[in-house]
Amino acid sequence: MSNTTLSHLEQIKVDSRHLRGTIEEGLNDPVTGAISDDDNKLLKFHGSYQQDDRDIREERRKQKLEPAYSFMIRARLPGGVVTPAQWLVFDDIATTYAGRGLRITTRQTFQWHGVIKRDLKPTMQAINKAMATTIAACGDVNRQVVSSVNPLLSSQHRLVQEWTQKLSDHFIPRTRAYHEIWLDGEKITDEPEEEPIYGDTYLPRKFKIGVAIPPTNDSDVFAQDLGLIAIIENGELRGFNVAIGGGMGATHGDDTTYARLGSLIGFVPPEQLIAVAEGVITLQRDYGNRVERQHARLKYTIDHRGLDWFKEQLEARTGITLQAVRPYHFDQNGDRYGWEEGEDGKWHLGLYIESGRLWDVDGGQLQTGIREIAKILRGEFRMTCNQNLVIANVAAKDRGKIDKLVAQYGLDGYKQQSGIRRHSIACVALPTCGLAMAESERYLPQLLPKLEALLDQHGLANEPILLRLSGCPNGCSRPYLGEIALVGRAMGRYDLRLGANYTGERLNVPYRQNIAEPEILSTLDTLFGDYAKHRQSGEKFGDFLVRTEVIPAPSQKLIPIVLDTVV
Ligand code: SRM
Ligand code: SF4
Repeated sequence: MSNTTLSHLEQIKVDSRHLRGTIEEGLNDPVTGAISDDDNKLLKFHGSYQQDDRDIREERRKQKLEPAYSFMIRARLPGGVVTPAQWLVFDDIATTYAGRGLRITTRQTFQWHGVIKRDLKPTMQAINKAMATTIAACGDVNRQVVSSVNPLLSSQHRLVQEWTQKLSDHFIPRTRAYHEIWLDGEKITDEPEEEPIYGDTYLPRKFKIGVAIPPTNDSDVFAQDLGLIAIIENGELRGFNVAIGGGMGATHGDDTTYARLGSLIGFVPPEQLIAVAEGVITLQRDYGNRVERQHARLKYTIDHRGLDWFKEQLEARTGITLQAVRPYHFDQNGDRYGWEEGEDGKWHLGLYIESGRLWDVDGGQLQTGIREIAKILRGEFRMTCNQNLVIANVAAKDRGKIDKLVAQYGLDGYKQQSGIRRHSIACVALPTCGLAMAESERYLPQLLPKLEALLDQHGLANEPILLRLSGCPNGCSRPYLGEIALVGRAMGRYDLRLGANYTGERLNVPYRQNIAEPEILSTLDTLFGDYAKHRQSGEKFGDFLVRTEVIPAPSQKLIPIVLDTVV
């Protein structure tokens, strides 16, 4: 029998009066540290998730206590730009209200973990006072728009950052709910409220836009629902190649869910960019699957209907004929570390931040160190999609002062680090992520030294290798684009995936499933040995595995989904 029932979340959205629900009442309920399940789903659209501390979940259950509820808050900071003044406010929020410092995410923004219910509103207000917001950082809307870091390296990079901001602003929900709930804005009573782009039920699922500036694919442009490759010719931004339908999320054991690289469908000049982006988003709004959330991302809409169909509809809807894809070339994916000089003589310092966590624990002082830098910085901060940080726009005369603080607070690790460490990402996972099946952020510091020892034995210590760890197959570290990736199955057990390429243009494949650390290390030891002996000059690890047929040449995996109904 056909399933035509809208998913429960669709009904919640319909009934929510543009994302209000009963969030406000829930916040004021002193009996519990939680809010209702339905409101929790709406809260995501406001940039926050209810979580509980999984380290003590069992103990509290035994003591018949409710879970230790708290909230994760995510900021919307297009392109990852933060002024020093904002940084100091965000840092203060981390110290005053949150429990685990500041966390730079794989989408260039901050998360604060561990904010308890009564502090949620003051935290949102503090973020707002710093001229930032959390609206639509999560939820079924266009999220944080990411972009290649260091736009300040040229005037064209700066232009691309402006487009990043414009895209972000254009797709912000128009509901006044955020102001009413968090900022004590005046309540709308009878006036009808419009959501001109999203309508009453917003999108079927989250939607992500990312911009990359060749030759650097640091934003993993093919992992985005809408990936834009900036085309700069003769020093001028001509426009963007458009890739649609990228996405990472999958479910173990369910072949109808899969990671997919975005498909290039054409080129648009800057003046047509917003219209084309709106066309893609509104097509997904109208044709995305609202019955089964696991098949609701744009990638499934495209594979279900066909890429040609989607492109035709897009051109018909926008009245814009996409031009042919322009030539481009990526030669790297990760971040650059150390000082670099921009064309205007200003300097930019790339720092490695392990898993993006800035938190003064175990004798470390990374959070304090960046705070001290923020106090004297005349430039700005840029967060990267690899969870790292750039101290940007520094005058040559100020470099010495920054270097001193960097050394004093142990932020100078990047100078001696191995190639694999410099290219490592781990998602948050335990203890806060409710979906984690295995450790990730907390496992990386244990795993890296063991991998480094193996690589060192084979003379590969400096080899840049993309390493991605995820605590479950949702893929928040974009693991399917790792030359080596571990995807959590159960505590201490992972799928080992291999063979993506260094530039983020090829997916990896599963090599071993559900294995524990000893097998992970012994498997990689053998492969590192072969790589050291038989690689060709300049050949990257992922390419070597494909050339020598250790793994089959990975191809785009497109499994047609048979859906009963697409609403
Ligand atoms: Fe993610 C859900 C953390 C980037 C795919 N992600 C979650 C949640 C909110 C868990 C939940 O739903 O209860 C995680 C919160 C953990 C915590 O305790 O903080 C979470 N995702 C993260 C972050 C913080 C990982 C990190 O270590 O930095 C990243 C925040 C990004 C941001 O600032 O907006 C993060 N998530 C990603 C990415 C990478 C990207 O966007 O470039 C992906 C893969 C790309 C994609 O979307 O296809 C990603 N997250 C998911 C999915 C799977 C979506 C799917 O299509 O199936 C989920 C689960 C879901 O949506 O149902 C998820
Ligand atoms: Fe959580 Fe899974 Fe995302 Fe890691 S990949 S943060 S475990 S949802």
